Parts: sequence; C-alpha cells; structure tokens
Amino acid sequence: MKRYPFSEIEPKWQRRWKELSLFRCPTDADDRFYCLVMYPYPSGDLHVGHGRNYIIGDAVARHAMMLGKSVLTPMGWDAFGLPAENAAIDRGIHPPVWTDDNIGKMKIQFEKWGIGYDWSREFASHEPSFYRWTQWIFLKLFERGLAYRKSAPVNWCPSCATVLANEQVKDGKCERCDAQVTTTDLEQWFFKITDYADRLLEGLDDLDSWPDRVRTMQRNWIGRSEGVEIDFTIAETGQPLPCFTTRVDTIFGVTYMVMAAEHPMLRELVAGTEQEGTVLGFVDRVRAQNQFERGAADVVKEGVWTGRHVVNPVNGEEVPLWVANYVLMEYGTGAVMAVPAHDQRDFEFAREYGRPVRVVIDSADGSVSSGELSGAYIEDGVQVNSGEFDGMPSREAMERIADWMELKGIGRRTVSHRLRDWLVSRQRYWGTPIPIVYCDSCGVQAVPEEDLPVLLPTDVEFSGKGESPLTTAETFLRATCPSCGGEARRETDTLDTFVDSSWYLFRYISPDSTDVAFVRGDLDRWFPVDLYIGGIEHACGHLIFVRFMTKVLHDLGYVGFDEPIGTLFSQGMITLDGAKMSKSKGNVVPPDKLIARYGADTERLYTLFVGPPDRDSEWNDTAVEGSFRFLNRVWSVVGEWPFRAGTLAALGRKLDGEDVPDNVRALHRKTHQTIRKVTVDMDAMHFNTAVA
Ligand code: ANZ
Ligand code: ZN
Repeated sequence: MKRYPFSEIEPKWQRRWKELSLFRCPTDADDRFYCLVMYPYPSGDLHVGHGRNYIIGDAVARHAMMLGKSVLTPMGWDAFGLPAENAAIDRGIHPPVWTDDNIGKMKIQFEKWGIGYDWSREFASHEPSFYRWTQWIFLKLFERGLAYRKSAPVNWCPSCATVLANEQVKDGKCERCDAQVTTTDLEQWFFKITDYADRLLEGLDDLDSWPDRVRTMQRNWIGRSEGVEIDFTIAETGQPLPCFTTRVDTIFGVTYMVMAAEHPMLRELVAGTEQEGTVLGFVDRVRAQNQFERGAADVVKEGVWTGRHVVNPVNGEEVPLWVANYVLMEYGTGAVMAVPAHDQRDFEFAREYGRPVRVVIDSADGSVSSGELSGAYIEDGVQVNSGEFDGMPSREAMERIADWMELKGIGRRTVSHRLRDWLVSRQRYWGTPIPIVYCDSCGVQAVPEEDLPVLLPTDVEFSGKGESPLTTAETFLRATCPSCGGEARRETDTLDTFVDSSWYLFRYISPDSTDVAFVRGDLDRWFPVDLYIGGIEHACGHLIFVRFMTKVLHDLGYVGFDEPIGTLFSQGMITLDGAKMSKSKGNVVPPDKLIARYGADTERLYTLFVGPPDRDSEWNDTAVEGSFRFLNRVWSVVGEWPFRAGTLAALGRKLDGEDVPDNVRALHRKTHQTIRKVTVDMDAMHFNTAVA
C-alpha cells in the first residue's frame, strides 16, 4: 500500500491557497454565505479540543465554496481580558506584547491545520482601530440613556485591596493570596439590557434554526414572570412596602414578610430601635455571602426580625417583617410576602424561626388542610381560609384576587424578569477604556466622538494590588472637560470584553473603514450570519449580548436587521478521560505531534468522525490511527488502481449502453449513492456519518 505523503502534500497546498488568496471574499459578492466561528481569546496554545470548532467551520465553508457560493470566513481575536493582565503582573510582560505574541502562534496553528480564512479582514479587539468603535458604541448607548451608572457590589479582596472578577474568586477566596473575599459597593457602568427583555424573549420564537436547548436556556435566563405587585404598609410608620408575587392566590396565607439585606428602607426602619445592632450585624454577614449561593434554592435560610410589622392589605392583619438572606434585592421589589404553607423556601424558614404555617390552598381531597405538612404544598387546589374566595379553584382565584386588588387599588398586575442589567465596567487595565470624563462642575461628561479613541496608556504599573493599574497613569488621568474646558478626571474603568464581542461580527464586513464602525448597506446584505459556530457556554452571555446590541443598533438606525444570527450551531466538547479537555486540568492533546506524525488531514478527518458534532466526544489516540489508515487507503485506491483512467471516464458518462462492465456499473451506482448521502449529511451537519 502506498503511504499518503502528507508532509509534501499539505504544505504544498497550503502555500497554493495562500498564493491564490483562495479564501478572500469580496464584500460585494453575490450568492453570499457568511460562515462564522466565535473569535477566540488568544491564549497562545490551541489543543485538539479547540480544533473542533475551527475544523467544523472549515468543512462547512469549503463545502459551500464547492457549491459555488461566495463564502465569507473571517477570523479575529478577542484580545482583551484577564490572562494578559496576569501575565503582566506575574512575569512583567506588557499585555499587548503577550497578546500579539500569542496571536502569532495561533495563526501558525491555523495554517498548519489547513483552515481557510480571509485574513484580509483580520482584526483584534485591542487595536485602537477597533476599540475606537467599541467606544463609539458606548457613547451611542450613553446618549440614549442605555448606559448608566449606579452603585453595585463587587468582589473585594481585603488583603490585595483590589476588586476581583468572579473567575478570580476560588471557593470564596482570592486566587492570588487566598484571603477571604468580601463584597463592597462601587459606582459601576451598566447597559440597560432589561429594556429589551421582552423583545429578546419574543425574538427567540423566530430563531428556529437555533438549537432548542439554547433557546430554552435564554428563555430561562431572561426569566419572565407574570405576577402582582401588592402594597403592604409598615404598621408602625405607614410607609408603603410593595412586594412582588407570582402567587397572589396565597395572599391570605401570609404569616410574615421578608426583605433583602440590601433593601434601601432597612437602615431607616431599624435606626434607633432595639433591633438595630442585631439587624446591621446580620446585614454585614449576609453581604459577605456570595450572590450565587444566596440565590440557590438550597441556601441555608437565615434571618432576623427587624422589630417592625407590615399590614396585609386584604385583611388588615399585622405580620412581622424580617430580613433574610434568601431574598435578593435584584429581583421583584426586594421584599417578599412569605407563605410557608405554599412556598418551600418560606416553609423551611418558618420551621427554623417558628412562624405559623397557614394553609390557604387545599387539595381536592382536603388532605392538605387536615393533615400535618412535611413540606410546602405548591400545587393548584381550592381556596380555603381566604375570605370571600373560599371554595374557588386557585387558578381562577389568582385572576379574581388580582382583579379585586386592582379595583381596590391595593395591587396591580406586573411582569418581573430575572434578567439583570448588564454590568459592563471592570476595574482592570486590559480592556477598552470607557470614553467618559468627570468634571467637578459639569459632572459625568462623554468624550466627544472626534476625540476617539481614548487610548490605553503604557506608563502603568502592574502590581495586582490596590486600584486598577490605570489609576497609576498620571498622563491618562488628566483630561479636559468637553463642556467647560476645565480640568477633569478620566474614567479609569474599562469595558467588559463581552462588549467587544457583542458587535465584532459586524466589523468583519467593513474591517478597514475609518470613518464609521461599519457600512450599513454592506451589513444589510451579509446579515444575518448564515452559520455561527461556538460553544454552548456562550448560550446566555455572548449570545444574548450580541442580540441585544443588534437590536439597539437597529433601533438607532445603524443596521436594518434586528437579529444577527440565522443558524446557530453549538458543538459538543472534546473530552479526555471523561473530562473537558483543558490546560488547567492537564488533559490536553496538542496538535503538533499529531500533525507531524499523521498530517493535519488525519486530525481533521478524525475530529469530524469522532462523534455527532453537537455532542461531547471522547478523544482516542488509537482511533486517530484508524483515520490515518483510511487516508492511506484512499490514497492508494485513487493513485494505483489499474483501470483508474477508464473508470473515471465511465463515471462521467451516462450508463445506458449494454457494454458497461458490471463492476463499473456498480461503482457508478455507489458513487451517486455516496454523493447523495454525503450531501444530505453535510447539510444536516452530520459530519461523522458523512465521513463514514
Ligand atoms: C408569595 C408566594 C407564595 C410566592 C407561594 C411563591 C409561592 P418566580 O416564579 O421565579 O418569578 N420572590 C419575589 N421576589 C423575590 C426576591 N427578591 N428574592 C427572592 N424571592 C422573591 O418567583 C416569584 C416568587 O419568588 C414570588 O412569589 C416570591 O414568592 C418570590 F406559595 O410570593 B412568591
Ligand atoms: Zn466641566
């Protein structure tokens, strides 16, 4: 058998593709196909698990090219972020140096993999020619009131005296110094994504070329709840304390009320009272607790009495007001009417703190009200202990009680979303500077568009301690107020890298434009992206942000479409020994040795063959050899088969004569069956069966 001479063939063709600019795609092309793989963070080392994304993208792109389409396959770099800054702190390498070095390495890797990109459109998010437009987008949102400042909690390491990103907190401790992490409040920048919650939700209905599980994840993430906001009042002071409930049918079962530790009324309510010390001590403890833990259903429920009571507006009953860790300020109104009989969290809390459990929804057989509850009864049922609503099915009572409350003006139907506004500021150096200055006389001022980009300074110190490195750049800090011309101080926060990636896919269409971020007419022809390939971990972050940004830019008239992605494909992970392949777990297979030994086509073929591409698949070095043997067999069949010339000619003819040998006829049939099967499989992205 003749050995497939990959070490000659692969470099030869890779050179040829380059010479021909084979993957260059003109912006004004017809019969367009935009095939996009999520742009990578330039970490420098790619393993065969990463390879899956790019290899799938390449297979689709080449297939579309062979079908005659003008295929746009660009590549760029999500270049800002924490690792580069850590390299600066740990090894004294300046972030752009580290980043550019890694980009160079990864480009070589892509070339060795034989992956075709239109490199004429390449950019990286840390280049001023790109981030100037990220800043411009920020200004557009700021002008529309969609970018705003408010105080919000951040992770704080008391020993490094620095703000930590969530990924720098390991088991509640600082990843650098191991000190216990606490929470502190800072003025931060937010994008008002909640204004778009309902449109983001409705838009999902039409994204029928997205995987169902991604759509479901986004729906849950946005988390729309219809309910009623009810006006409770503080018994002692008469102040209103509204609460949001999805179960207004349980209003007669309220036996206490709970508010969040962050509730703005809390301090005033306890000021000067006997309970003040206890409550404030509790608040401090809760605030040191991690937000994620507090939101979890299984959090150990803790609370203290505020010393106050609230009046239930439906029956005038006074019940005690508590503060507890399981109520989040970010949801609803930050106050909850507690119904231990019908809500499991309230049930557990009531058990612990001795609050009464009053059943107001009974099961059809009456067993809920007659027996001892071992947990909350959360099903539908019939109203009991509910005044004039007794005997009514609870579903119906939900509507009738809401009507009645609206009529009496003690409550109103509303909608709450789980989705929070997008916190976009980071107390970091390596990100897009936020184009804002602060003036003592004029306050918060936008940097004028013509002064963009606000450049990242280089005279900064990286210590990993204290404030952001940007605060050490004297020349950067000093600015002029665009309004009064006086002295101003520059914003030192930078933008979350998800802001960069929320619009980067637009830039590929107009990568060289210097007077606009992108050219609307060209975008309108190329969008939505025909196929977007990336990991499922982006389902609720990036893929919501990019939809939000598109809708904003659409509303501002900068693009004509309001959904950016046509078909979405979420590839499964490559695992080794059952775990996701990753450097931190030490279970990576680097492609270099593999390619040196078997060639890139072997790795590519194996990667497509390893399993259904939307599922996780276990890497197996021995099976890679099988792909290599297969390629060798193809090579010998094509190169050495004795009646090759005649057969190939016969394949191109119509076989209607009697004189066609049976084996040629059989081969002809098999060929066409294969073409059909492979075509169908490729269209369905079933690469593994196409290879088979
Ligand atoms: C009373 C009640 C009785 C509730 C009952 C549930 C069952 P979803 O469906 O997720 O929207 N809630 C409201 N605001 C809260 C906050 N800031 N922190 C924690 N919990 C909060 O959940 C809505 C329910 O979550 C609301 O309905 C409220 O508890 C609670 F048998 O009100 B319910
Ligand atoms: Zn000023």
